[in-house]
Amino acid sequence: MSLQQFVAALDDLADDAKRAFDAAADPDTLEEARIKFLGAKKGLLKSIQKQIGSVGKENMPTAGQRLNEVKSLIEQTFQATQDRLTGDAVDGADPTFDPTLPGIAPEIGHVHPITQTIDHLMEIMGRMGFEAAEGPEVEDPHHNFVALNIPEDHPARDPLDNFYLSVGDGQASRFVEGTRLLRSQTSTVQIRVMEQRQPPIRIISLGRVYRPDAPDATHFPMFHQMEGLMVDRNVTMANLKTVLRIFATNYLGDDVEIRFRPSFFPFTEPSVEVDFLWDGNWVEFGGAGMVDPNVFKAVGYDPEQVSGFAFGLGVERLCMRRHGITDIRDLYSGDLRFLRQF
Ligand code: FA5
Repeated sequence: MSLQQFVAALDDLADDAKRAFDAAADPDTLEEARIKFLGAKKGLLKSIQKQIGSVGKENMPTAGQRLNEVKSLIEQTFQATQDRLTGDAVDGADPTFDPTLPGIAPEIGHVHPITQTIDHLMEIMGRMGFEAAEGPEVEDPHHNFVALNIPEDHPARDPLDNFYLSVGDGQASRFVEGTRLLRSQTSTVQIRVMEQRQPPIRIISLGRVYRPDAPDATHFPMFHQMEGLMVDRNVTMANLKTVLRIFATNYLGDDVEIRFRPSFFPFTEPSVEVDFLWDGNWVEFGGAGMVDPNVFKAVGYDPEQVSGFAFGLGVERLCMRRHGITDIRDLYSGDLRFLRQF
């Protein structure tokens, strides 16, 4: 018998054995098949093994190795069939699969703390009759500056304080015709709303704004503001202060103290900074004031007929104050261990 014939006989035997084991429907038939192929004395494998000498001395190692391989293959096939018939394997599945191990729990996400804050702020302001309004994040200079009484040479329009987008020739500049920028404040929405509606108006707008500020514990280049605008006959600073106080006590608690500091914004007159007491310190949360007559003129309202107040508060700072977060960067680091706490 040549080596080739010997190997072919082994391969045929492995195929035959597999077919016989597969066909066995009960343990007795399987045992018969096992004896037929693997039987120690008269098994078919044994009878091939007896002929190994005929392959020639130099082929003996190869033939022996092949014999061992086929033997363990047939034994494995037998074992798998036996497991199947005795029920050790589940529905013929991988016998190494352990159905008693705990499963992989699906990761259930939740709403980001800033989104939760936005929902909460809208709910509080909604109860005071303020409805939500929106505006685009990519703005034109008219809505971000001009209509807000911020003239061409005003430092607030400086490229160092704004993200201008490249248009036309690819230059990102405040002076390019048709230039656009990422809005630097939500006060843009005041203009967009007043352009489209007549008083009385009572809106809030919550959204993203962008400034090239270096990140630190209280600043981030992308953050959120809550803009409020109320326009009607005889709206006064007392209305502004009352609305902000009711808002602050609802969001931060009855014991919160609120302070107005004289300030300047081109689109309000008079203007104030709004501070809340935080850990014994007064912290600025935003700006506010009475809508400047020039803003009313820019949207076609008669400043003799209507008056109004506006405010813009930093949403991150509100969220941080309420939840005791000390670094704004934690909100945007993407660290789920941090975010899961809220
Ligand atoms: C404004 O943006 C005015 N538009 C607010 C306003 C609206 C005044 C209506 C009058 C009438 P200011 O630049 O101060 O104002 O920003 C308002 C608040 O945004 C700040 O008090 C602060 O809470 C928050 N803020 C400003 N820059 C950042 C920043 N880089 N990261 C996080 N929060 C910021």
